[in-house]
Amino acid sequence: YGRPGTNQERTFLAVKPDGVQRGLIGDIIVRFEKRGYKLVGLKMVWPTEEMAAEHYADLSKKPFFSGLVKFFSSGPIVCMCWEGKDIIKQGRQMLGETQPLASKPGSIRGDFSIDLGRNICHGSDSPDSAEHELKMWFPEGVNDWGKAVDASVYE
Ligand code: RTP
Repeated sequence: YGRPGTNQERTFLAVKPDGVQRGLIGDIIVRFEKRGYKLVGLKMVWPTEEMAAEHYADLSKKPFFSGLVKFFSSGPIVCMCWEGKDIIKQGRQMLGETQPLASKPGSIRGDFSIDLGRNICHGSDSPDSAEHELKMWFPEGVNDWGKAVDASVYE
């Protein structure tokens, strides 16, 4: 699941149901690709309420938990594993602050969102949560690009 502190660091990023429904999947992916990060895992999943509750288990005591679980399981999400130097911190920076009002223009939430409960995207906030979330959302594992033959332009 990637080694934190190396160029192969990995994180879990997701486009939440609001981002999918608003057609922002491509806009989000392109930012990370252009920055130079590598997409090593990608799939669409419609989370059950149980999966949503497990994903947000840390917030189970919060008053907004049940609304959050309902929302997160209200439609498909896009699960992504991104790889590259500092991706865990940089990913969070590129998403913006949890609160859209505090998110600078130029960040994903700062460009595309207004409301706290509809802030479009999720990103692991530490090496431990990245490992935990990647195991949860990609139990089958992700691609190992290091082994790929360069067949990108010429046959
Ligand atoms: P995320 O997990 O989605 O990346 O968000 P985060 O780490 O930036 O924020 P966190 O505190 O983990 O909260 C998870 C999501 O819950 C929603 N939220 N609603 N109504 C409220 O007071 C409230 N507070 C948080 C947000 O959508 C947040 O992204």
